[in-house]
Amino acid sequence: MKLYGAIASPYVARVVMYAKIKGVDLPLMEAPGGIKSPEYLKLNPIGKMPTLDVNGQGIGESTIICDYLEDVYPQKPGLPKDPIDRARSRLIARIVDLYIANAVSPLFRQVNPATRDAAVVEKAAAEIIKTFGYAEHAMSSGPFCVGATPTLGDCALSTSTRMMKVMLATGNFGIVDPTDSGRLATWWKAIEAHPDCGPVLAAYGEAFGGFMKMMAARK
Ligand SMILES: N[C@@H](CCC(=O)N[C@@H](CS)C(=O)NCC(=O)O)C(=O)O
Repeated sequence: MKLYGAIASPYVARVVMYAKIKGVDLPLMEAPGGIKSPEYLKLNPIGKMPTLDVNGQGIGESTIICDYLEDVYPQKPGLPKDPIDRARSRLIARIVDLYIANAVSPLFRQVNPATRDAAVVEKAAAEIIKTFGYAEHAMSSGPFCVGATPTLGDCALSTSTRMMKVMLATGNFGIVDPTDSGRLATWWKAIEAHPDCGPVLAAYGEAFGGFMKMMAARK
């Protein structure tokens, strides 16, 4: 079993972190021929990373890959036991995919001040506050999303939070970071300090930061 993709992707980093918290050894490697090659598209016709290769069978979509790991390696769970908390953890991952990603991604093309559209930045600032609020609402007791250990929701939310933080720092937009205060700040501190999650966030942040610097310099 191996994972295809690059750590500069928050979706790849999500799966890498999930495998880590479950104690699953999951080698990460470059997609064979790249993610648009016929070889890769045979495994995952969506042509996005990550893809899990299980003896030549491809499984795409980060959360589905995490579900698969949960089914195959149930010994150290990546989801809480309590059904409501399980739902909360999954809900946070869904909120990231459906709402937070859409709130943050418009900033990609706004990091260069010379070509910036102020209206896009203003809208993103409001959407970021709103959608991180959805995630906060889904959290239960901490310090992690739902309880004393990180679960699926933490893996999804923390990697996308790191992405947002890198973008906010690169663009210097003056946008309020919702994880600077309250429950989200307590959560962020805990996840960054966690021995499995912190190093994944650092590796992702460094790789994605390099990419953002390139975007900032682009005319
Ligand atoms: N919903 C997918 C999103 C994956 C995704 O968007 N991956 C990006 C990298 S961050 C990608 O492969 N983009 C290449 C493309 O769209 O051509 C998941 O959860 O795995």
